[in-house]
Amino acid sequence: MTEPLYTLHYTPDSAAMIVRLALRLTDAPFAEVLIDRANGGLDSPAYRAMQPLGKIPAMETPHGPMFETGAILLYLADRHPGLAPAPDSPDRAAFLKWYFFTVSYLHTTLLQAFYPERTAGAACAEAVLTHAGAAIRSHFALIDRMVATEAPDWLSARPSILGYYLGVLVRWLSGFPEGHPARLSVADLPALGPILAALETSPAARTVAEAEATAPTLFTKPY
Ligand SMILES: N[C@@H](CCC(=O)N[C@@H](CS)C(=O)NCC(=O)O)C(=O)O
Repeated sequence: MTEPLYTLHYTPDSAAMIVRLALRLTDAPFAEVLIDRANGGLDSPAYRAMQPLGKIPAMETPHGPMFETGAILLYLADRHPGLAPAPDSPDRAAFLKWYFFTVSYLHTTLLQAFYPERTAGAACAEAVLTHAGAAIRSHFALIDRMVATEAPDWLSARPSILGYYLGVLVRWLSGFPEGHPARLSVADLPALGPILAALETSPAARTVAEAEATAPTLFTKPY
């Protein structure tokens, strides 16, 4: 049996899903280990040695354990051509700024929408949620406008780490009920929406949907 190059520690429908998608764009042997969250899997000394905050995901690599979804994805892209523009590509600068925008603004603001009480306590949760919802909509509007005007190859129907990253973020947001401050779906994204619809038909997306026993409409009608 081939030794895995990477071992991803995951739970279903978490940020690990983005890494699961990206791993399938590589030709590397990898393993996936389900975290036993109900029995304290995130708090075990072995897991905390990989992910000191006890968050999901963590990934073992030949260069040591990694955490932070954005870092793991970029590490994979730099080692396996085709997942994002290479460091010497003329597209790298544009890709990097929108990639880090997604990691630092979008993903972080999404976490505020999902855990609004964590920012400033339960008393401020409603205000945090309202603010996060508005920020998420305006951040996605910026990305959508960029896609409409620039039509970048690194965020297109061709599978990429950024396409899958945004697909999973839209997946989660579309799970909020109608009227929720942070609800957003592909219908709100005239340029990005059709790209996500195409990406969910990619072999990696189909395989991950099956592995996680979720609808094949991973990004357009997830729940
Ligand atoms: N910035 C981190 C965020 C990780 C994160 O918050 N993961 C969520 C799952 S999507 C988690 O671990 N949630 C459990 C919790 O916060 O208690 C990353 O991108 O890896």
